[in-house]
Amino acid sequence: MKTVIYLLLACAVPCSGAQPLPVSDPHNAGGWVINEPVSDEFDGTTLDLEKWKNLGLNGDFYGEWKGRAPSQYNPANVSVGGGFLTIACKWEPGFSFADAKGSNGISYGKPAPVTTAAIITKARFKYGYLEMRCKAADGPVSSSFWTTGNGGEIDVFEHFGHNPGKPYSDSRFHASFHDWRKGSPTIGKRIWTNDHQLDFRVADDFHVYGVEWAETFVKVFVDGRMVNCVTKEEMGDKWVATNEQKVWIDSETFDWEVKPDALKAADFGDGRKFIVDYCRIWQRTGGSTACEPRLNLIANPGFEADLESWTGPATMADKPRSGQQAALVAAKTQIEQSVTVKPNTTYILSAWVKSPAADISKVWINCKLGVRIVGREERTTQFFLPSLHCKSLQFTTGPTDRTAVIFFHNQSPNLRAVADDISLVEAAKP
Ligand SMILES: [Ca+2]
Ligand SMILES: [Ca+2]
Repeated sequence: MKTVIYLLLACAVPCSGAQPLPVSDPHNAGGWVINEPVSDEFDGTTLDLEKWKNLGLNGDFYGEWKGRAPSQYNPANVSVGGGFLTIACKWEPGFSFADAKGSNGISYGKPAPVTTAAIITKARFKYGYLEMRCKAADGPVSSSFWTTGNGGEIDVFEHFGHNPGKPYSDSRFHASFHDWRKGSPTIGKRIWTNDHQLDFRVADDFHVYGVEWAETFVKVFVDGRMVNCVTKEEMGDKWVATNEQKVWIDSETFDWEVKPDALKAADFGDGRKFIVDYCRIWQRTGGSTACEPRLNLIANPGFEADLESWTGPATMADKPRSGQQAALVAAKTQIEQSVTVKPNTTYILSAWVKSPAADISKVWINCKLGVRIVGREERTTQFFLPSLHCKSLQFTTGPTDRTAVIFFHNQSPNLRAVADDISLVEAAKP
């Protein structure tokens, strides 16, 4: 009898060697089996070099790049201890930078002598659920979890911990596909992205980010809550990841976020740290393999009944994202809809928008999707492309919140914007 009790107690806490389950599926509906060669708990005292390549170690970049110039990978910036992987980013003028230009035409180490680091798995995998618990580096560098394979790249996330000029960057979670197919007209480009505005800064605390890459869909999760599910059919020729992938965990300077000559030693202090608790990849052996529909709380979300349920001026656009119509919102005007919400609940708000300007620097003339709740700070996401594209944001109601106002505002002084398929769904924790 005693033996039985001990066994029960022993398994009430995670047993050593017990398989962890996805935060997005704690009851294991997917029959998940962890893929050990591409997963790591970082429990040791050094990086497991049986599993990972540390780029630049002994001068070997394994045929990969040296990092995104001006930053360069320095293998000494990788450490493992206390259950975590740390990738440090430093202002390091004494480092021996490559005497060359990077693939972006910028010299390594000039004018910003920044060192970062990258590790890549030796093993590869195909399809599965990718999850990482981590805290991004709180500086002007990326903290990324991504994969590459023949013809396509999957970015689970490319966080940018702190951009002094673009506060939106600090709370942005974008998962994306990059096209690396030989001869493709979009080779080298990010051709699909799930651009989601979080309600926290990625460098403030640990959070769990996940992407399920299935044969027929891609699902995006944060802290176990599903942000989006997009089918292969919807993505069409943007579906590029069809081959085995290897895992990358790295940090880089991003010249499109902060220009190299705007980076300063003070931005790096005594080092900014991307801290990773675990990198886990599972293979699915059961459960549903589809995008299950979720209840949209917006009435007349696709403007097929003109402006019914909406207030504010708009006409109808005849080139919608779906159905026969979309809202055509004139310059300096807004449409809105009041929605009943539950207290203490997280929601995902999204829309398809064709915006007047295609430049993030012209944010003041662009358009935004947002939510207003009495007594709370307004939350928005901004649109920057002159073709229909989707963006989303998340918000959590407080203990007494019962109503939220969803709005779409066109800030342009003279150009019209198109909005369609506005969606508000509850993002329940599994
Ligand atoms: Ca760990
Ligand atoms: Ca429509």
